[in-house]
Amino acid sequence: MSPSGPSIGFTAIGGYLGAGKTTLVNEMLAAPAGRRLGVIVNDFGSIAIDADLIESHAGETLALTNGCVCCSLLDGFESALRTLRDHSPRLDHVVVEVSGVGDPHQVAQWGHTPGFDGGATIVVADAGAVRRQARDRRVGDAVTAQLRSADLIVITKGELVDAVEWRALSTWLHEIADAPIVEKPVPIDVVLGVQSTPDRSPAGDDATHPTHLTRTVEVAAATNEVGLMAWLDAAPVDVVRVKGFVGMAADATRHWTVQRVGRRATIRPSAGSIESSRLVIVALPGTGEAELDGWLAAAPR
Ligand SMILES: Nc1nc2c(ncn2[C@@H]2O[C@H](COP(=O)(O)OP(=O)(O)O)[C@@H](O)[C@H]2O)c(=O)[nH]1
Ligand SMILES: [Mg+2]
Ligand SMILES: [Zn+2]
Repeated sequence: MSPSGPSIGFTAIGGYLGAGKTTLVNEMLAAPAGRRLGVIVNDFGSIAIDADLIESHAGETLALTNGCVCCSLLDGFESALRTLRDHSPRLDHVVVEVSGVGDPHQVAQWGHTPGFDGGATIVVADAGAVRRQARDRRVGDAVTAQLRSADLIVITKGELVDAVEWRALSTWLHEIADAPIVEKPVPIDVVLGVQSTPDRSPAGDDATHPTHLTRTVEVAAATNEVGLMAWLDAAPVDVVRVKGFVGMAADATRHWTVQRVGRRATIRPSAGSIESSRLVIVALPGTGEAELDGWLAAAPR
């Protein structure tokens, strides 16, 4: 790469599946404080849901799918970075949303590529879920390692926990990680102004990078909310994330965004229409495939 002009800021955003990474990126895009942003989103499944969840903005959004930018999509990542570095008009900052099990600290090292001014690691943590995730025998090491590698920890969904739980969370986080901890809403200048801390450890090695199962399921082109919600509620317990877009029989003029994190599901109308109704399902490593496929076969169609 041959850099020209002032260097571009670089921030990797990590955090477990459903923690609120895409939401944080959209909040920054909605109030960019004069910055033109380049966004790279990484879905380890085969279709790019997150790219469609990112609101349109003055900069550029690129999607990398079917793998993880911390360990497998390195050529694609380098080429995406080159595209954003050479973007016209010039971008001020590149933000990478790392997949939920990826190592954001590893990705932040790309900020040392010529043309960029060093990379920082932001880790997003779901106030009500992160301690349970960190204790899980299958993903706990990866979640804890992400938090330890952070230069800044951003707590999301704080409004869903009470004061007692908040205090317990804060005490626990301060024990396991040294990074400053902030709660949303966080101004973009705070998130993107973070500098990397030289002695942060990498988030881990292959042993701490669990491989989740992913599936894509087509649902009826026009489904109904009650039936869809009932099906989502019946998901096997190891299904940790569902996201995608569906059409509703009740209103064909727009599409609906489906989100499920843990056991909390939402179905919300969004602007624009969609070409197909499909959902990406992510389940914990070691999930029984027969139970998973049985549930998928019962999707509304
Ligand atoms: N109540 C609440 N919900 C949030 C917050 N941040 C994210 N969410 C919801 O959590 C779900 C997953 O968010 P998303 O940004 O897609 O998570 P990601 O998988 O880490 O990118 C969505 O339904 C969001 O609307 C928050 O601060 N408060
Ligand atoms: Mg996301
Ligand atoms: Zn990886």
